Amino acid sequence: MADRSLRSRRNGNGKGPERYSAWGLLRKGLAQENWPRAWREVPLRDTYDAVIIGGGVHGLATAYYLAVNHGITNVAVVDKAYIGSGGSGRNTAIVRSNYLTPEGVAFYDRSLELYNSMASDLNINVMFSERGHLTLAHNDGAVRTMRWRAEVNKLQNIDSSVIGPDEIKKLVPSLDTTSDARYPIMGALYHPPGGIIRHDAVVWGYARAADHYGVEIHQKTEVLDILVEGGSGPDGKGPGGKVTGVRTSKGDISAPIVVNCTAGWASLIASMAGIKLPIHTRPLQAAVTEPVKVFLPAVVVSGSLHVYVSQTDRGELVFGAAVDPFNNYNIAGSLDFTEGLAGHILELMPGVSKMRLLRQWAGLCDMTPDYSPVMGFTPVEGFLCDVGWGTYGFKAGPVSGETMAECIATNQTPKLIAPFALDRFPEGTLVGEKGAASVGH
Ligand code: PYC
Repeated sequence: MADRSLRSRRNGNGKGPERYSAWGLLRKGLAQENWPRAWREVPLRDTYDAVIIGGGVHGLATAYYLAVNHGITNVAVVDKAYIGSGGSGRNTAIVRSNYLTPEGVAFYDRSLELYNSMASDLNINVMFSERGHLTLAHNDGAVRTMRWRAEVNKLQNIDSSVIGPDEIKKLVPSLDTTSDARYPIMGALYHPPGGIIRHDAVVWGYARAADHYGVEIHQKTEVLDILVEGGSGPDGKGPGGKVTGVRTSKGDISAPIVVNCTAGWASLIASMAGIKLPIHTRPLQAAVTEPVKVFLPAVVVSGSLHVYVSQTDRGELVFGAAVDPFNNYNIAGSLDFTEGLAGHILELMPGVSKMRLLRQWAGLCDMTPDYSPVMGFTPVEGFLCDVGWGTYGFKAGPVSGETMAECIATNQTPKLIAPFALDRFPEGTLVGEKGAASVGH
């Protein structure tokens, strides 16, 4: 197995490890002199062992684990924009494993484990902050769902329990836990291992590490078509066919393995191989305030009020909400969202009324009927999918990379992702994870 630690990063001029004292690092940072590139820019070749479409956490993690766990390095990651330009750079950076189904809990818990060791595995400060995650319940139905989740979680040794308003107030004093609140807080699912992490650093960490082992990252390289032969569709694509490569904006590439790790365009890419996915795409909006002194010690979620909030180490409040209730590819924020967000957050935390929003944005979420992803092999040989993440994609990045890499390297479906196969839809074996969504959708 390859050196996982990356402690001895290749020098920019390829002459071996480069080490700096604290002062040396500062001087170099300020002068920006001879700063080695974090990943290379090399010409696209016309053949690889695998092409991964999508340079987000999922695609980059898949490439990294292919290299480090399986020694497969003749791999290109292609992205039509820049790495992390999609959901990986647009999410609210929350990680947790308090899901509703046993399949989901096991899967996301492995991801949390990988997030926990990421700083040392990738030798990058990902600013992981295990600060606890509270999902508030404002009615009897929500309390019941929290109890259900807590019991499923405990069966898999996940630290997760239902707590009452007094304990909630002790954990997060800024929440209005009085019975006078418009939507009184009746309890919460408390998950101490949940937290936040710096999403850009996760992208850069996987990119740098994958590059270190020889993977090529090709930005601004758009996939225009998937090359398939022998399929049963009218165009020779679809079930029964075999992937032979991809057509990109920079030329054709031949490859026996092509992996769809996209979000927003997952169904478009799959249709290029003749595969229809049960996905519709909706924007998820988010916003950030000006920074203030740190006062919010945990991630707080209210499904009924359609809002979640955490505070960055720099002091900004980061908010998210439900996905917009219509299919759309617009990634600008809307006034409607801001208004709803402000109203609901003030019902929970009246004390933040004077804070100003600095910025809002949106990301694209590929929603499946059961809120679980589509992972693994497809009816087209050599064409694999890691898509359909809805609002859970960032949390799942590391474990998706690890399991997709295993799938490719061993030609077997790992146990952790077997429940997420595409054929669960015709077979009716759905993995209903809607009840674990941060907010009602
Ligand atoms: O499921 O925790 C979650 C989440 C937060 C933001 C989007 N999804």
